[in-house]
Amino acid sequence: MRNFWMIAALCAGAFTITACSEGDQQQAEEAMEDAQATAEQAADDAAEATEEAMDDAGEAMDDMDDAADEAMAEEPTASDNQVTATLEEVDGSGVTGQVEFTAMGEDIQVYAEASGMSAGKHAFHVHANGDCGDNAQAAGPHLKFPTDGDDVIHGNLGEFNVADTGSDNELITLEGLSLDAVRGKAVVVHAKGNDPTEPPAGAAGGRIACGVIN
Ligand SMILES: [Cu+2]
Repeated sequence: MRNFWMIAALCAGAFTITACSEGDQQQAEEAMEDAQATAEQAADDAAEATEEAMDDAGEAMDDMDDAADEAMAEEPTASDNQVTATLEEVDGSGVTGQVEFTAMGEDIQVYAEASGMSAGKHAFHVHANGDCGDNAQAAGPHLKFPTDGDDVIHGNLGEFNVADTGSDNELITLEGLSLDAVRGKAVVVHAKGNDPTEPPAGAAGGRIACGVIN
């Protein structure tokens, strides 16, 4: 009898283990399926996100192209760091030339060239008004640079020192000046050199060439 119960117990145990293990297997399978489904969903989401990111990047590239096109459309002038004056003859003088003002740090470097001048010295200055009308009289008096004292020739750019060729060029540095000090004014070339004893105008005689600085 004792053996019978032992066998019965063993059988019951075996049955339970089998049943349980079948249940476990089913659960494990379900868990695997769930995990697989989750992984697939995650992969789909990732692919979608990547596609969206690619689209966004494409749009950003298009925007950059548009911006570049717009930048190209604007005149690529020398602009922010340079202004120039084209010198034209005054009253049939035959004197022409060009003056370039280039910002160099805290200073302005001035390169000036002119031709058609008589031999000797010809002072040139920045004058107060950007107007060469009325035989350059409209350019008005000399511009007083912020750095000019009362006892110097105002707006002075120096002198062309002309030999037989009638031409000369000069390179001058205006210390402590920005382009805003000269932009919209005029350069006037004179018949004579500066007289340093006659500040602030310099008594350089008539006006033989003029150009607006811009
Ligand atoms: Cu002058």
